[in-house]
Amino acid sequence: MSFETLCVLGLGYIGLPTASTFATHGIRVIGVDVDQRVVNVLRNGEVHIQEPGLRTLVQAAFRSGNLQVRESPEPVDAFVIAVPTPVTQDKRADLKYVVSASESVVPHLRAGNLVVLESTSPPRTTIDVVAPILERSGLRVGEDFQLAYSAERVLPGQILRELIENARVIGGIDRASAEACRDLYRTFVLGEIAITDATTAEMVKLMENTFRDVNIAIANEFARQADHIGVDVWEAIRLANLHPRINILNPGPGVGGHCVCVDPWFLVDAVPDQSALIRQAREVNDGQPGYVTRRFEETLGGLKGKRIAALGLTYKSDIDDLRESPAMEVVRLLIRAKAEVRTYEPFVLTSSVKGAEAAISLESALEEADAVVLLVDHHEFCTLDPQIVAQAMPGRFAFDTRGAWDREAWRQAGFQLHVLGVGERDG
Ligand code: SAJ
Repeated sequence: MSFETLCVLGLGYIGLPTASTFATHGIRVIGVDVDQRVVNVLRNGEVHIQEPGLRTLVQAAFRSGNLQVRESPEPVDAFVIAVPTPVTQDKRADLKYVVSASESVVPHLRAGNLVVLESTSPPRTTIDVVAPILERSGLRVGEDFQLAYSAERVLPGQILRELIENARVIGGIDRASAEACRDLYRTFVLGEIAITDATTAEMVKLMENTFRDVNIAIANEFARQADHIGVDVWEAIRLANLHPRINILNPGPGVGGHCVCVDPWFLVDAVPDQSALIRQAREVNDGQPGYVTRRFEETLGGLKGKRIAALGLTYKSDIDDLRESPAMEVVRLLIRAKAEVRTYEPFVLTSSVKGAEAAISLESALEEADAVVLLVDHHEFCTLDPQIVAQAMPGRFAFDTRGAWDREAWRQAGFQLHVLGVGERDG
């Protein structure tokens, strides 16, 4: 099946790169976002998301004449829904954007169209939520139009490469829908495209991020145990990973972002009685900022009144994304413990946490600090010269939550360095 025109609903982290990539591969794309600001920013040639290479890609898409941005959909050959699916306070999937995007397609749906859901969604969303809404058009799913689920799997920071190179799992509400969707993504996907049914494809996406969450949880639990046993967890993980079938991930201050710490809840919510391990892993990772803060307090000998330079606020290294960031949660907890915190986040200079001061340079963050804490392993923090840090701050206490700093070098520079997961050994 071939497609000439496409409508991508939702121009966020996934929708914008997807729309632009389709456009640079010869498909006429209407990118739709209900947020007027997003539409305006894009029309002015700007990009509202920081992702390596994205601005260049979006500009190339506009230059090709194949990308247009609108506030509502129009009749096209295929629709791709790439809107957010947040989690509610009580850890349930909030499908309001999927519902409203599907509803906005209804007046424009024509016989022969393909509709694709890309948003990470609870199992059965395509069949139980999207299909009935689209059928309000009077057209029958599988007979008059096709419907499929096709999740992205791209890693923020490497989105443009992974969009093209990663394998895709596409699930149709029937075989013809899956094949039509595969033909659409073949426009630019070089990786394998595997075909299955829609509900399996939805579950696959959730399983991937849940697997990662559970594996990070075990790394965090090993770190806590190592602190108590008196072992260096980083060394222990490196040694365990020499085993050909072991690949333990890295402990840290917790799990953030909009995927790994959200998606497992969709499975827990779908089958609460059969999700004990997944729920527990979520709780371990959500408890990690608290654990890290307590460790910091114990090793520093109290937090009250201490001036602390907190390095990094984003949810992981070398990106500008602050969503659900465990680093921000640690800063909140430090403030609650009455520490005086200056944060320095080179990727989002002006942002901070209520009650903390946002420093615009490393030097100003360190200026009066009693202690420095590494919260995000940005490249520029991992390669910091501790001698220079020592000159910039009066205190000599450092806490590394990422296992990133060269312990010998920091100690030689006069620091008392504590590392998450490195327990002190008595004899
Ligand atoms: N983290 C650790 N230790 C690790 C790895 C990660 O503490 O060893 C933390 C990070 O610091 C971060 C969080 O986990 O706070 C999540 O980061 P991530 O790099 O694991 O994942 P995301 O959220 O940036 O992207 C994930 C990816 N999923 C998997 O790797 C299974 C990506 O491929 C998905 O496309 C993306 O979620 C998504 O959109 O679903």
